[in-house]
Amino acid sequence: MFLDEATIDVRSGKGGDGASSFRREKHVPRGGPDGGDGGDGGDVIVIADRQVGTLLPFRYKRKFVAASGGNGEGHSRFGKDGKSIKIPVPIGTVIKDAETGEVLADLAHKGARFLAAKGGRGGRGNLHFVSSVRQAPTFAEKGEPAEGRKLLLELKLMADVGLVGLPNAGKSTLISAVSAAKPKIADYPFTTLEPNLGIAGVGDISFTIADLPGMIEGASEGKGLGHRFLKHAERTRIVCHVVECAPVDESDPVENFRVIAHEVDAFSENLRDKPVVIVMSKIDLIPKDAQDELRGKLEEASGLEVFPISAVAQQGLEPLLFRLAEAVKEAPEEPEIEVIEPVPVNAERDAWKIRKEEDGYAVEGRRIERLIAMTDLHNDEALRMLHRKLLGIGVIGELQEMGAEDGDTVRIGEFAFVYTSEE
Ligand SMILES: Nc1nc2c(ncn2[C@@H]2O[C@H](COP(=O)(O)OP(=O)(O)OP(=O)(O)O)[C@@H](O)[C@H]2O)c(=O)[nH]1
Ligand SMILES: [Mg+2]
Repeated sequence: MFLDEATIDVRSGKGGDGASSFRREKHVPRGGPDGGDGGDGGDVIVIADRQVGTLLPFRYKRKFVAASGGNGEGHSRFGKDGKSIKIPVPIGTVIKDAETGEVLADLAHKGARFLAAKGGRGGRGNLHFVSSVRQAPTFAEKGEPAEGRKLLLELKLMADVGLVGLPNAGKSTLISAVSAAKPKIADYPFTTLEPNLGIAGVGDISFTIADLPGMIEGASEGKGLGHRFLKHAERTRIVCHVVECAPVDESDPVENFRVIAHEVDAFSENLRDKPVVIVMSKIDLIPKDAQDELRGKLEEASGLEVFPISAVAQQGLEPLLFRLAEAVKEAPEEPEIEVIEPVPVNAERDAWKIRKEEDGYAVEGRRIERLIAMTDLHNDEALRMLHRKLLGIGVIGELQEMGAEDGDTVRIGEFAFVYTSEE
């Protein structure tokens, strides 16, 4: 089975609350504000790690919660930042929103990261709210709430070498000859429908080989199960093209080589740019001079060295393995990738709207709801500042336009306010 799956719950840490406090000094009746900021909550980051091979660990651990930020304190003491959590996953893991199925990130390279849940920002202490008209602010900001969501992790095949070729070319027989893999082998096309993975070794180098299902002409346009199979090939570092030297349908091997080479090139730039190694298979079926002639033609058509083998007669396997090991070693290391910006839980982070309700109005939107959550609602000064922010964002104006009158109820998240147009 090549598609491994797991569902996990992630939750970031909440931001710590800012403190509201004043300096106390001898002989100074009331010192200036000295409430420190809350620490930031920890993030949850998913990171592609070469050491991890499967999604099996997630059968046992599914919940990942980062630490909250510490609260700020008097004497300008800042709260500690909450520790972030890194979740290592295998290279090639695709992350989807478990509820919508939307693809959020594709961790195709070593070190690729996805910020799955952003920690809440720490609230600011009252020392930040001093202004020319407000010398002694008695309020502070509360920490930003945490965010959480359910993620679906999917692991697609990732191998060093991918075997491609027409059906029946001998790909499965080859992998069974050079690794412990025991795929089904049969003398009819499309025997292999899901990739098989094996580990091959030569000298002190070992690498993974994927035996992929056979491809046909038109695969790059979606013929057969072409797309699915070519996508697997895209997740390998080296493409090993297996060309049968004596097809039962008496088709021309050179022509067959061109067909598959064309499909690989046409599929994607990514696949086209991969190093290619060419194998001429089943040489035990034709005499030596015919082998040499065909090999010459294939080398001319491809511009590459061709490796004649017989998996059944165990011929030519060692030189092929050495070449593959060398190609794997030379293949570019996967580049490190920047953090992929999180897709917010609420897709339009800053959007908000107002709904008229039977007994008032409801303001909805993540940004507004967070603003409320970060406000100390028991403090008049903090409430006045909130009012000014809502004015600045345009919420008050829109309520006015919708016909809100002083005294109407305005609901934001879990809280209800009495509408006033004046500060
Ligand atoms: N004589 C000979 N027959 C071979 C050799 N390698 C494979 N075959 C035969 O060729 C047929 C197809 O082999 P597979 O390995 O199943 O071919 P495949 O490329 O995996 O085929 P699909 O999975 O359908 O794409 C089988 O009957 C094998 O026994 C070889 O080196 N010599
Ligand atoms: Mg096969």
